[in-house]
Amino acid sequence: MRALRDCRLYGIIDLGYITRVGDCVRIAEQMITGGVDLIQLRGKGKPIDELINLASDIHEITVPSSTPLIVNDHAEIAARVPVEGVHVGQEDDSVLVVRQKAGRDLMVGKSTHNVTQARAARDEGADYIGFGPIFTTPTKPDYMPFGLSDIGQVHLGVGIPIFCIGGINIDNLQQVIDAGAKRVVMVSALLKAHSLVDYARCATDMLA
Ligand code: 3NM
Repeated sequence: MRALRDCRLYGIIDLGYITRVGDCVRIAEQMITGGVDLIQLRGKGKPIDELINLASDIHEITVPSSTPLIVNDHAEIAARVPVEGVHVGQEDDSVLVVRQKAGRDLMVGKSTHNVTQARAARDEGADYIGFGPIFTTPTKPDYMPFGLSDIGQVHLGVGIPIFCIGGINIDNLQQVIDAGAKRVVMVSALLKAHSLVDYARCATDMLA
C-alpha cells in the first residue's frame, strides 16, 4: 500500500455528488488512472449497510493499485471491510475509539479547522489531518473559510501529513501550494470535472 507520506492528491467519492451509486467503482477507477493517491468514501446520512457494500466494491479495485481507501465517519465499516483507514471529524469518535471499534490498528485521519485542533489531532494519534476549509466550499456550505493565512504555520509544527481542503480546484491550487501546502483534498472539483482523469492528472502534476 502507498504510504501516506507519498500521498499528495486525496480524492473523495462524496455520494452527495453522485447520481447513480453504481457509478462509484468507475469513479474510483478514474481517480486511480488520474493519479489520485488516496481515496475516501463519504456518504453522509447513507445507511451503513449500503456503505459497507460500496466500500467493499471500491476496495476490490483500490487494492491492486496500492491506493489506500478511507471511509468517512464509521469505524463499523472498517470492522467489516478491510479498508485502510477511517476519517473522523471534530464531533465524531476519538482516534482511540475508532481503532477500538474497527478492531485493528488502521489509519485514522481527522478534520481540523485551526492550528490548535491540528496539534491536538496529532497528539491524539491521528495519522494525518484535513485542514480547512481554505476556501468557500459547495460541499460544506455552512463552513466559514479561513483562507491561505494559516497554511504556513500549520506546516511548521504538526509533523504528520496535512491535507488542505475546502474549495480547492485547479484554478486556485497554485495559491495553496505557494502558501506552503504539499497535499490537498478535492471533492467537487474532481467529481464535477468534464474529464476526471485529465483534471486529476493536472492537479497531480502541479503537486509533484
Ligand atoms: N471537509 P470541496 S471542507 C469534506 O474543512 C470537507 O474539514 C472540510 O469539498 C473541512 O473540495 C470539505 O468540494 C468539503 O470544496 C471539501
